[in-house]
Amino acid sequence: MMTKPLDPKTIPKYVNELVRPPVLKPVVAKDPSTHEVLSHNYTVFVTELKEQILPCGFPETLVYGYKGIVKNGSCISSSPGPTFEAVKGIPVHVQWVNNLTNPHFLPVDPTLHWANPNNMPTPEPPFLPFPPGYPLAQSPVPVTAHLHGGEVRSDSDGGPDSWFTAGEEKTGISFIKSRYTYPNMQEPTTLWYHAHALGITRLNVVAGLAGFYLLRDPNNDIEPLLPSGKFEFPIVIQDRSFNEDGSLLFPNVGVNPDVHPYWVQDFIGNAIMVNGKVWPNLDVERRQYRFRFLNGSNSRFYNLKLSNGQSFIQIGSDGGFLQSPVTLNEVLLAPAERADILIDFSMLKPGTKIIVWNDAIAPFPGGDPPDPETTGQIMQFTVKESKSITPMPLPPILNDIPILVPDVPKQVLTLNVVNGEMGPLELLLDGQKWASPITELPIVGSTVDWEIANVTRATHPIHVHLIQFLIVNRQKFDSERYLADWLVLNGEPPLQHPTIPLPVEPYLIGDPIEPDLNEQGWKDTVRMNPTEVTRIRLRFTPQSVKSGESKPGLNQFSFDPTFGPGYVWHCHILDHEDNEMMRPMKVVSCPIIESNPQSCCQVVVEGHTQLVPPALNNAPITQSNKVYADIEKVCAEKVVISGFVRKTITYTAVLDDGSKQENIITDDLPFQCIIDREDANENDIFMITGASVLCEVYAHTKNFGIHPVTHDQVAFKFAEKDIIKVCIRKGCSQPLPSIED
Ligand SMILES: [Cu+2]
Repeated sequence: MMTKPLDPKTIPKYVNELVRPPVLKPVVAKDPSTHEVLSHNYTVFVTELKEQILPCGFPETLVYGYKGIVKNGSCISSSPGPTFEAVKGIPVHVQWVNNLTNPHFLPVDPTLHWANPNNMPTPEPPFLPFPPGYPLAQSPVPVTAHLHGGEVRSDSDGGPDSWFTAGEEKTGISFIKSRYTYPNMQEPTTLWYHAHALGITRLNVVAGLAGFYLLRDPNNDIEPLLPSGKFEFPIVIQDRSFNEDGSLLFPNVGVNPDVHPYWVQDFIGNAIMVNGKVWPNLDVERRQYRFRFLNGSNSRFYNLKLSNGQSFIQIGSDGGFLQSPVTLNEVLLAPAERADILIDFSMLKPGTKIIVWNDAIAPFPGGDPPDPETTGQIMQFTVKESKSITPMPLPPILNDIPILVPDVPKQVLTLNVVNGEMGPLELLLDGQKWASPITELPIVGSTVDWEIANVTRATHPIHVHLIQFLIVNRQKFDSERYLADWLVLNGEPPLQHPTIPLPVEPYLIGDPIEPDLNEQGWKDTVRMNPTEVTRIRLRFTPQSVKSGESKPGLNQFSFDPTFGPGYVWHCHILDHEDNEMMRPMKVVSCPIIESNPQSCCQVVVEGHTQLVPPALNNAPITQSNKVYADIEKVCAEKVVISGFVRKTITYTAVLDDGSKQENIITDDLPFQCIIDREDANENDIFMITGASVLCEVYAHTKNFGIHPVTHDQVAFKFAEKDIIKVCIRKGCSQPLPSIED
């Protein structure tokens, strides 16, 4: 059992060859008459596997990865997961399946606010060492799949509370479904998918749960000018530490072990893995290549440069092509940031070897410089004998980034740290914990500035779901004086009350600093440095909408962004995200008129019921119905409650060859209730007649039963004229008012 840490200096470099992750093959759905492609459909399994990450001769490494049908027709498991090649305008449906049935092999810290599928009580000190840790925390393993940077409806966003365990035996409070839809209406860019379950993301991602999602646009003018096919590589850089037996090494003693037995604020690995191989080499021809760099690390930043001093061209940021190409000698990437980069090898002599160097301090920016012999190196290019091909010239303008103008008041927010005796206890956004009432309630169609004052000592890569935003500027401020005054105003975080925003103006120092040239484009993750205020401009409208064509209240998404469990914004240092540096964000359809908005209320649906016979007698089917309801609007005159009943039928089909296949059918029955708000008060009960409730509703456990003859599980149905009681209560701590059995 006992194994020693592997000295990274003993790992030979550049003997591994860079691997291109396999590309998933979709099942293409076509219109039978027009043959128009309607959608690309995939089933992707989350699975455990062993991979040769270290060079041959070293043991294999147990990881988590993704399994699916790839381009050559075979079914492959890999970590990083196989790549999605998506096409703009063609929706992708993915059935995500959690096949993790063994206990987690990394230390799950049950003292964090986390998914906690077994609902185990939070342990008290003295804590158990890991291994073995807490069996009820280690198994089952909850996962979600988040498409990072994706413009998707929130029930396909894979948010932190929408996790599910193997067989979906246990699910999070926001779980609605595991078949996600990605509309692909945004600009072509490098997206990626990764695990995102509450409080366990750092472990699931370091275990291997991440992959690329390349969105291409056949109508884009720039793409044909770029290297493609074997001259284009997605490159994910991830730091890892290993044991001598090949297993992943992750800290199992917390920074404050009396509070959180295993959690550390920054996982920093001592070896560099690129596309799942430690320190790989890539043989290149004498021509230009396109590399879509992604920092897929938990916490480590990279400042990349080429060992021959050569410059390169950045053409894209997180969310699409930059306005203009930018020539760089180095590029800084925080966790989750992407850089679409062209490197020209055409002028180099065959046999030339170029190392991609890294000199970013870790943790950033207050830690240690990387060791030039290990983490100071990323990968190597070896120039092969080949004909020199001069790159195609790029046009001076690659993209039309719209000018965004705020049309609602700005929001002033903070990044905080709560310190313990030995180091951070937790990190917070605006002094609030994850479970505090929702305060980020952007109006659909609105453009808002978030002015975020970082009063910690670290740079935090802040990521916002649903949209791509623009960086306005950064500005130095007197963060110590600001923090002191903020504490007088608000008290010590975590706050138990709504944060009182403190304007930054009296504390600002010097002039605002423009974002770097390669940040002047669509971003979904932005570095927020210590002693700086970072201003970002968020427009809650599709990325494709032109300047001036968005306004508050106007939904131009192809879906309803106010529907479902909502979104989140968070720090993408996964160790921070897992320990409170994440907040819910709910898009609303009209302005909220109260300071303590009712959108954090709980909706209780009750009613008379009648039996519904099961659809198929004696068939091995199970049916469940769940109600999902939420406050949609709180306007001056009315409260709109919308929701749906999800009917899930599970049955076993017998195929032609006699084999059995588990199938799941889900059906959503939407409903909407509109309540006249006049004289409405907290704890009022509104009576709504059944005319507005058109659906089967299964609200409470007491309505669930066994059919007296078939013994199948049966649901109940509201008669059309039944009376539904909706009780609106203020101030519930749970931000997501879904009702489950
Ligand atoms: Cu952070």
